[in-house]
Amino acid sequence: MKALLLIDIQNDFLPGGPLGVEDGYSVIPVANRLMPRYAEVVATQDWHPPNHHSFASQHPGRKVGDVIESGGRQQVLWPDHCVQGGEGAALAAGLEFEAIDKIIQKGTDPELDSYSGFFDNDHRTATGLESYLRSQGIDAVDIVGLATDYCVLFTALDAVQLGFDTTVILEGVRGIDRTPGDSQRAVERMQEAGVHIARLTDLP
Ligand code: VGL
Ligand code: ZN
Repeated sequence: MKALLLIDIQNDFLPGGPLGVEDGYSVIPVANRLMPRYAEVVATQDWHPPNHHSFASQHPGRKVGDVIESGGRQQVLWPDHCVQGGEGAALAAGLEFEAIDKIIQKGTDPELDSYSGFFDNDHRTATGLESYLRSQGIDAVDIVGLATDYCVLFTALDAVQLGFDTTVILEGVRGIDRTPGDSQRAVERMQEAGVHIARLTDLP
């Protein structure tokens, strides 16, 4: 059985937000159109405490876009975004909320970022998404949302690695492109890992 995953379709990732993704609004009608076709729809929410270590504001002398070393991993420093309970963390108002069966929040540990909907970036702490999908008998996932080169990328890579038949729907994703070409490279990386890359017209 197949689930639709809506990745981080939240106000702060929409144009005008601190991490606004260019053309980000266009994923909303795609998500709305797709939702009724799935037995299960799960949305993820980036959900950071106000002192989250991915925020440049927590690192005096550093600025947005700097990359620091943290716990043996590279951490990009972002503007404050998706603070728990804030308007910026809310799901985009245009989404058909009634069709969402479950919301999974991630990035809640102040010391750890979580691009993937499945695990924190240390790949040790699970968010509960996998166990939820398994409990619903899901073995395949289609993915839309934000951003192609971060949370969509790492969610899709984990999904295939966990054995889900995984598809990213191109019209339903947009990227940050911190470096030009990041989204295109993310698509290639997903494809190499065994993620299917589809267009709406390819879907049943
Ligand atoms: C994301 C950067 C920081 C995302 C989340 O949802 O792609 N990107 N936090
Ligand atoms: Zn974040």
